[in-house]
Amino acid sequence: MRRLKIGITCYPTVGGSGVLATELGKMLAERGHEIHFITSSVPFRLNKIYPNVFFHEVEVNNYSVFQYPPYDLALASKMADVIKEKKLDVLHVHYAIPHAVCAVLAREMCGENIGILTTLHGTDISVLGQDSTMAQAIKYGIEKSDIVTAVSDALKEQTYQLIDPKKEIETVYNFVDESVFKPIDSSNLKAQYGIRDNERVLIHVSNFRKIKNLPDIINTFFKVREEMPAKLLLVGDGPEKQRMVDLVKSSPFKEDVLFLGKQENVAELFGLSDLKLLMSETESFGLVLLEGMACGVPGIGTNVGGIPEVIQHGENGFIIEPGDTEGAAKYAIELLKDEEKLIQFRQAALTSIQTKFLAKPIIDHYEQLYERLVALR
Ligand code: GMT
Repeated sequence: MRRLKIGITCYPTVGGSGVLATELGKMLAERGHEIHFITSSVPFRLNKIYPNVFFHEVEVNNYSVFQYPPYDLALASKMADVIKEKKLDVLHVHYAIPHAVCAVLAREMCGENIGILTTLHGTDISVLGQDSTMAQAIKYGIEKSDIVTAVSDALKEQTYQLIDPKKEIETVYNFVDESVFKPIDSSNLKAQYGIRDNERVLIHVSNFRKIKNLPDIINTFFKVREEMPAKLLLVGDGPEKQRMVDLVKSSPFKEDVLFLGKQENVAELFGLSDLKLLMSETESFGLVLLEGMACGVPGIGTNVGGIPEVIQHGENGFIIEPGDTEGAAKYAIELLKDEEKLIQFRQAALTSIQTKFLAKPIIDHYEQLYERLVALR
């Protein structure tokens, strides 16, 4: 395939959509494409130098006449500059609002006939789609994009139900970089965290938003802990953090819950974990589940959004209804007490990655979509 100049816009801070966009950019660069990140800061996973990856910072000036800093206009303006100066072939934006809308505006501003691919990740649809003040903007961003993808079938269906865009949406699953997320022996780390050999390790990784249902994770763990020696690793930070610290404080198992904060090397933490918990009330995909599975860690997840497309109940993990901490604990205990079953589930998790979520075919798919965009012009 010929080398393309691809502009990528995402939220560069911690979050699955930023991770996905950055990993995609890095892998496309490795295939020889010229990648231009147009973002408000350097994407946090862009941790290696590539001669063909460029970063264009969106600077938002907060003049006193503006009541709110105009991020969207600054972004559209920067996109228009980069499209023209770097002669981009395509723009790949993550999120309909504001990024797809900004891309459409940028195309108008610079007068270039550039193709726009928009990937929907969930929060704009599941949260903002229900907010009527934003529905029209989301619809506009989707309909004016040339190609639209969603990270799960569930998100695609939800978008049609909530926004009803007159646009074909294609599902392209998220992927993991299996050179980073792979089975790793982190037994040396166990001692450092004070985890004993007879203890099972459960892990949750998120941005600690309310929708992640952190109390359900902790209460499930307490139920497991009543039955067996175990530790819970809570990785990440966010609005619910302090409330969770307070919740754990009064428990007899408080020493067994480790708040690790934001971590760069999550793969090493999966290397010492036996089970991943993701008990969100809404989740369009659950990229962290994939990262765990690629390290051989099965997951328990809620029956919402794209999670059942990632976890096959009874094979590589378990699905429970939101709020069902009893059920989650029952499945966790069943699995963690049965070494043979746990090994089976670990293997099934690895197999799911190989059959459904491998990076290479998914990057191939994106490349085909870029080719289609170029051909459309
Ligand atoms: O989950 C979050 O709070 C972060 C959010 C984001 O924008 O990065 O994640 C969304 O996109 C990820 C990558 O596609 C998905 O794995 C997450 O499921 C999705 N989050 C929600 O739908 C709540």
